[in-house]
Amino acid sequence: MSGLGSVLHDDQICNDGDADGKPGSVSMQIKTVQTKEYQDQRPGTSGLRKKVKVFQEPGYLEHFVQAIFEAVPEHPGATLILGGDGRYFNRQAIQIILKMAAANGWGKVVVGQDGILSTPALSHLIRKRKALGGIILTASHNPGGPEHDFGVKYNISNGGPAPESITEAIWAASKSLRSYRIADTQAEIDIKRIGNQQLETMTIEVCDSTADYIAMMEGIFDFNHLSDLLRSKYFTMRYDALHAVTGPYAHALFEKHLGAPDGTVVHGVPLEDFGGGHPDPNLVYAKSLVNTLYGEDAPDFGAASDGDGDRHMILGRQFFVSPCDSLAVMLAHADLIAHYHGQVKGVARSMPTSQAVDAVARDLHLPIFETPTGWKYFGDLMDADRVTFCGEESFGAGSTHIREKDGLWAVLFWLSIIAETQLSVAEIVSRLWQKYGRYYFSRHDYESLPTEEASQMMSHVRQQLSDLEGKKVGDTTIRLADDFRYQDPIDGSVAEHQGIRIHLADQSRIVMRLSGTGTTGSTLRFYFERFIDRPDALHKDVQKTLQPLVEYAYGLTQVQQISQRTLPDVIT
Ligand code: G16
Repeated sequence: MSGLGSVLHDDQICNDGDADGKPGSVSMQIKTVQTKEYQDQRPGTSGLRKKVKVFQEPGYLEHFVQAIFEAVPEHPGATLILGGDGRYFNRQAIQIILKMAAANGWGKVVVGQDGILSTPALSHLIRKRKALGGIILTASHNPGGPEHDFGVKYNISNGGPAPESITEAIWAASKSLRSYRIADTQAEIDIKRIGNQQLETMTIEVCDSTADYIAMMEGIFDFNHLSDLLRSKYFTMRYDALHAVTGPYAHALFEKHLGAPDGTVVHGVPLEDFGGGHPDPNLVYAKSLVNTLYGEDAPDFGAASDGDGDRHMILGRQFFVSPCDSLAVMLAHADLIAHYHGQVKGVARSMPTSQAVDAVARDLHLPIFETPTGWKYFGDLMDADRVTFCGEESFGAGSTHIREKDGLWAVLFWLSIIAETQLSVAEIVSRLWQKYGRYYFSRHDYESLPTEEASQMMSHVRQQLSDLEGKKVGDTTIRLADDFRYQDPIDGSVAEHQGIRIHLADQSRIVMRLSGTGTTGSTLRFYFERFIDRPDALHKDVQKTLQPLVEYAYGLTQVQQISQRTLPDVIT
């Protein structure tokens, strides 16, 4: 047996042509290539994310893709959807995966034109084409380019991220695999031309990246009404695609279909390195949009999405909508959209997401579910029709139309609320606060900490949890401190250690956990939430309002002393 990358043996597969090999029968050389041992391919919060350079190591990507195929043994003859956010290495990875899919017996792969599909569009296609699953190439909001990040995620037949049972099976396979299978051809597969082609026995369908998604949006929202809003001279909007995947979708949706003026969508050309920025729609990384909305002659409405199009940020004129409030607003106004009128079954939010949406759900007598961070935990609640909306503090919200969060859907939802109510963004949110009180919310991230250091800080707090009850935090006290454990109400599976929760007596909370999406060291996230319902205190400065909670959590973890940093890297 020779070394890494060597061909171990060739074999052949045949199509369903004549058994005696008469014309119609085609064959393909498959090579089985040896790889080395990998112990680092455990999927995180959302697939496997690593530096591009790691994925470019010979055999690394192939090994992980083979592990995915091993974890779904029912794949022979089935359909796979394939696409990515267009980041650096996207196109090379698509070529490799197509050749591996053919060698592993998939019946058909539907690939977005030029390898492009947003995460929501891919989720929709899995459902529409009744595919067994899909592979999405993205590291979401992480930066792209040769020095930055890449990622691979497997979604299952409901269109959603693979649940832990499958991600753990992928990881197990990755640890025991020693080889992968790939079609033995150097030929470049044409993924630019829409239509069907054969890679020997496997059909490759190159599809329009945006058409199906836009048709789905048209089925949910009233495009005539939205068009009236976007064509009106009394309403102005800016959408920043951050040079990521939503550019073509947003140009088609807002400007072509809904008639917004050209120029409504900015940074709409997807670039492999996102123009050098972080494709992360928040106050820090979407700075240019924020400056526009807070500047003179600001438009009425601003929005942005992330690298793969599943996140959203909403801005009004000089007004930022916290993603937690965005979810609460959507639930509170769902009846204004015919598609959801009277149809809402319940709502789910990730544990660190503020309780603003809980207040709305209680008022509407709807069930509310609190899940660990990660969209994968929402899938079976949606499949079981227990919830209609889901959302997270990390700028994600979605509904049962797919099984992923959906950035442009959220923007259309907000535009629909504005079209129906004729209120500004600030008025819509202020009314929510007046009715339910305000859950002041902010997340502080300490990024790329040495992993050991970050884990020690978390274990140190875990050890003290039982002693925290009754301790003072600002002018309130700790009611309960625990380590979040989730038991899935549908399949009974249990997820332990999903983050530390410190509940305060006045409904406020401090949460801390380690991120599962970073690629360098560990990122420690603090989530601060303070509930205030005094009518004269609904418009205070967020960071000042949360200061007592911040001081307490920083003291408890000693994060500033241990990390030698006086400030977090990102505050959202
Ligand atoms: C992913 C997950 C989200 C999660 C976010 C942040 O989003 O799908 O559920 O909230 O990561 O996760 P963490 O706090 O572990 O870094 P995306 O948009 O990155 O795919």
